[in-house]
Amino acid sequence: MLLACTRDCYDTCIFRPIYEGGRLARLLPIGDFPTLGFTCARGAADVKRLSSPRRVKRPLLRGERQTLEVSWERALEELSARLKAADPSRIIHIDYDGNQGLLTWYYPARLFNLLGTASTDYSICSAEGSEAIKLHWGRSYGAMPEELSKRPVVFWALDAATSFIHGWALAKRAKNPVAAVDVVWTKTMKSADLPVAVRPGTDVVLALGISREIIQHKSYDAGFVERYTYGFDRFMEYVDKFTPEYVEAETGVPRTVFYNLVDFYLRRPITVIGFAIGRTENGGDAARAISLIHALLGDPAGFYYSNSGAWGIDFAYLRGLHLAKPSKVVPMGLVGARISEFDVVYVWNANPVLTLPQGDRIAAAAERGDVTLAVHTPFVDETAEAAHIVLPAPTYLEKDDVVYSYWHNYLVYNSAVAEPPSEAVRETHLVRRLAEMLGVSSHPLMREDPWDAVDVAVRGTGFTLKELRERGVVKLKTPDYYTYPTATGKVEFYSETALRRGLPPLPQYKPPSRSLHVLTFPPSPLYTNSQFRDIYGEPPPAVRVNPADYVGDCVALRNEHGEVHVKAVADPEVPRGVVVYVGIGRDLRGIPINAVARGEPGPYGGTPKLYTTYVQVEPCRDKY
Ligand SMILES: Nc1nc2c(c(=O)[nH]1)N[C@H]1C(S)=C(S)[C@@H](COP(=O)(O)OP(=O)(O)OC[C@H]3O[C@@H](n4cnc5c(=O)[nH]c(N)nc54)[C@H](O)[C@@H]3O)O[C@H]1N2
Ligand SMILES: Nc1nc2c(c(=O)[nH]1)N[C@H]1C(S)=C(S)[C@@H](COP(=O)(O)OP(=O)(O)OC[C@H]3O[C@@H](n4cnc5c(=O)[nH]c(N)nc54)[C@H](O)[C@@H]3O)O[C@H]1N2
Ligand code: SF4
Ligand SMILES: [Mo]
Repeated sequence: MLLACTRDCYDTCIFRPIYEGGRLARLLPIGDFPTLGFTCARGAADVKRLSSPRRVKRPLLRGERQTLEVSWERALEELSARLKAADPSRIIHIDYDGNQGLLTWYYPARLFNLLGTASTDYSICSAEGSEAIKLHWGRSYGAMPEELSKRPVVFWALDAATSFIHGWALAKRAKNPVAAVDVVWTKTMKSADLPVAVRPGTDVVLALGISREIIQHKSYDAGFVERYTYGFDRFMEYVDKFTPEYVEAETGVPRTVFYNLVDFYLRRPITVIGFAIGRTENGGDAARAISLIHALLGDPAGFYYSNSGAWGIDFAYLRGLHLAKPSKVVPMGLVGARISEFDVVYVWNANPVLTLPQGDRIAAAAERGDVTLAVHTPFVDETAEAAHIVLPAPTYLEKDDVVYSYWHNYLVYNSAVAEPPSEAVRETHLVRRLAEMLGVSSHPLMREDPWDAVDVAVRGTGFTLKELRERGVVKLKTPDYYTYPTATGKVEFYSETALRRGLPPLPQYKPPSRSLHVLTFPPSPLYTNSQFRDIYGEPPPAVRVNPADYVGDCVALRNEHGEVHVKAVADPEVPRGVVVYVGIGRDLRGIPINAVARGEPGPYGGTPKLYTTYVQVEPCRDKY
């Protein structure tokens, strides 16, 4: 039997569970592709986390003075009373990818959609880039994993050596050249053959500049352009202003490095476009422009962003969107700022108090009693600490589920390999029980058994749930790279699809501010987002700055959202004007770092521009 790690992670490692004395002892990474016999510090810690002191074992109700353990009956009575009392449009559910299982993450949204509550737009991570790329290609999926070991690779806005360890290993082991484009000297940048350091938010200029060179030197694939694309002439005219001089002036990339990157592209590399690009200023536009380089090269499988859309899994069906819709949709980056629009917040599979911009305002509203906050989670995180109602969930090792990857094409049936705490209840059971209490259990969305819903949702993969159960792991077929569901049915250099939606047909560039500092967030090897701090401790409340920007060993980062106080370390690997915070944690006073994060949604998929958070940096006034 095999099982897949359900973390929000490119790699989706596949393991063989190893038992000792009848109990799960460890998870052995399979030696085969795509897990290659190794895993990360988090994957190795999941077994230990089964008995983490942070586990939620029983339902908890937080009263005026103390938090009490209560029965499920009592906790659900309280929750259903709060849900009944609120207008549905004043209830919001916040769920994200703490666990990528189809039953754990997706199915529970059914209950809220049929009630007509508000929803987030699920934009925190990759929506901006996906929607941006779709404007030109009609889809956003790209290269299959094997390609990373066959061709040179560009890791663009991604510290792959830290956050995509198997993609990185494939590229490095193949000994093909590797390029990286980043604003910080990350581990990936330091070991790349061609590191390209750009100013934050200027990638779109770099990418359009590359296209201009490819066109000028007639190095594009005229046959592909002729047969499969639309609007090439207008694109050619448009990119003409992105000269090497302009690229250098805007991006800070020296001319010689720029030409080396152009040459690198002429070797037909795979570009792994980091999800991070969508969280930057002009980030959707950068994703558009980078993807179009591969249209010029006649290489429709040449870029990779997210392959979630390639497998034919019907996520909307699981969420019940064929029969019901949320009454309102709020961009994830604005939920904190707009918390006064809600009376009840129901969370599962996410830790919004810590991970969302202004998530601290969700906790503050709960503290004031302005909202009822309920959370279903295996672990006490910041959201559970702030919640009135905390409900215990099993971890991924304690329940059956179906797990897909947004990178590789293996679909895995996970069987439970450990016993959950006796009172932990899985997400699907909980919402169905709640539906009974709310009197909506006869609705077709709730009547359908969750596993039957999964069976329908995976039909598009070519497999049934039964086959999946029997085989454990199945390899999904490579998607079609030559069909483009755009307005013209072609790859649109000039996007008619965008025009129809009132969006710009060509990638846009608005110069980012150079007078403020940019706070950005490279990944930590110890955590997956906010998870695993129970094992590895809190990320240090500290930032790194360029020695020229150093104003003292403690700094206040301030903007219109608020202020956080952190230790500061001078580091020449951080460029001037950039402030680097690693991990997702809190400041010296315990305030979430995201209290100052930029929540402003991007124009295409609504992802907040959190990796280009403008701040003023001043010495701390208080002593810590
Ligand atoms: N170890 C580890 N692995 C993880 C995660 C984790 O927390 N830890 N998180 C998982 C999740 S949810 C995701 S979405 C992915 C994260 O993966 P991605 O979001 O794809 O990228 P990261 O590796 O976090 O690196 C983002 C890089 O972008 C750089 N950057 C910031 N602004 C700019 C810019 O304007 N231009 C360019 N070119 N670069 C910029 C940062 O310096 C950083 O090095 O990784 C997943 N894997
Ligand atoms: N400052 C800053 N903020 C960021 C980022 C950053 O790099 N810097 N990255 C952003 C990105 S890319 C992302 S994707 C988001 C991630 O944001 P989240 O999805 O909120 O983050 P996680 O820490 O992965 O999610 C965690 C919660 O899921 C719960 N969970 C885990 N497994 C299960 C389960 O089986 N069932 C249930 N019910 N709950 C479970 C755990 O309790 C955990 O606290 O954060 C974003 N926020
Ligand atoms: S967190 Fe990522 S790298 Fe680590 S075990 Fe899970 S899928 Fe693999
Ligand atoms: Mo993410």
